[in-house]
Amino acid sequence: EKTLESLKKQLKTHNQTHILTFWDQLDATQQENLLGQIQQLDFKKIDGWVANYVKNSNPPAIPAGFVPAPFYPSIPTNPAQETKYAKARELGRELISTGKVAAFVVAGGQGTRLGFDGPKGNFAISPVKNKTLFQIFAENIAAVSSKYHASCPWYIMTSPLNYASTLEIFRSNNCYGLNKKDIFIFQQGTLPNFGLDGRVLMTDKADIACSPDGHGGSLLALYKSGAIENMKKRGVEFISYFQVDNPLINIFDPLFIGLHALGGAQMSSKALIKTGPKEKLGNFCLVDGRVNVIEYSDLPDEMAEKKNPDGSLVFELGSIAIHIINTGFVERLNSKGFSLPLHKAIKKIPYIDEKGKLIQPDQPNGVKLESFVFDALPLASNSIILETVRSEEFGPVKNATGVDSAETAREMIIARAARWLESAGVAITRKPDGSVNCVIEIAPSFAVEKEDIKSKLAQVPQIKAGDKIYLA
Ligand code: UD2
Repeated sequence: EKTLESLKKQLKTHNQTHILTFWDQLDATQQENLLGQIQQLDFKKIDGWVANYVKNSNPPAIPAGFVPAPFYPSIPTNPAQETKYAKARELGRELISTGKVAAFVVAGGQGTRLGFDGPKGNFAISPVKNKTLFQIFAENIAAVSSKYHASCPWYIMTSPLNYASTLEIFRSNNCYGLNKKDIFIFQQGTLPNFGLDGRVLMTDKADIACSPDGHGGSLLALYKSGAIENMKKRGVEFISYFQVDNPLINIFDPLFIGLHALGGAQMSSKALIKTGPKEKLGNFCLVDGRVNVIEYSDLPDEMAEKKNPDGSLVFELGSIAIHIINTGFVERLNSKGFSLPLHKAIKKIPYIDEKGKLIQPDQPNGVKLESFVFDALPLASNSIILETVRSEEFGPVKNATGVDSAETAREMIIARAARWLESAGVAITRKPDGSVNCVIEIAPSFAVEKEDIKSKLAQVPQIKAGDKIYLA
């Protein structure tokens, strides 16, 4: 009773008394559950969020005095750089083979755009064997482990919405042949959803509407879940961060890992040269000597369109959500307390009204808040950026059709396989427009990098138009 009274008071101070509207209609378990949910809310922060994000409709301020961030080009441009890349590759290989690098996929998103039921990692994508994203990543990790004689661990972030179903997918697939002790599946946190008036929305009489706290929540969840502790025990120092929607990811890239380590960096990024000023990627900038990402929607048009004398864009580097993050960096952030800015999205969020009736809004009625992992970049004292090549490493599956869809990703998987084979001297038949006219899938066990093909050439059959080829 005492707790309830003091809670009521607290809710009143923060203008959230409606949370307890139906308290008397709840049974004891529901009451206890709702109490728990309220106790999880950080009211001091909530007042700030309501003021700054929910009620305030100004776009987030962009930092003053930003300039394009320097980066390492995908191909070295001078002999000194060539030497450095070779040294970095060697160091990267050593770090992988001594077990100092872990794979980390963020898979807590809701994946609503794809219209696929269940965790996105279970979406089938490979062109011949129809392997799912999770299976492709698992096979990649297995192949790297065997190539480097190491047991590379894999950390998987889910959300409360897909944790149980993700566990079940891994269980029913026998962890895709990986050793259970090398897999660590955990959940990210959530944040409450708000009505446009600043009041927390309720999904029913006993539950507060919540959603995952964004991929930036990974930096908290890695720590809270014990993943960082587990990494430290294993001797992992570098976390290779990637998104669940990219089947082309090169999870263990010796060059990227090596340049990061040589640069004494704490959090680094891979970048792409954007296809145009408005491509929907964050922009890498430098503010007071630190790397920042400015969202495409926040970069003013005149900045986005600004060109160099050679015609290239001044802000040409796009963020593709591939990072190396040091375990020590995550630990330091958490042990001294840190917060990332929040970003708001105005959405249609089902809720109950003051009479307890469930409303399915047909217009956006509420605000979801998320933090973004790249907002931690300015907290790192050192950070490097490596340019990568789109066709080699970025084929996100975001939409059901059209751009960034399963279809475009499959085409990219085939095109990359064809290029890798051609670079080793295999003849590939092509249509007059240059596209490949057969279907090829290279399993990670066959090659995780282009260079792996050379030693396997004897296993490659002659390829004819219309063939379906699977190399494993
Ligand atoms: C993200 C980046 C964009 C670009 C693009 C590359 C942002 C705001 N934008 O766009 O700049 O790099 O990716 O593909 O980040 N996730 C969680 N928990 C959450 C939310 C997301 O784990 O609470 C995961 C999600 O499962 C996915 C990834 O984060 O693996 C990206 O999520 P998204 O699809 O919302 O990102 P998107 O396409 O808006």
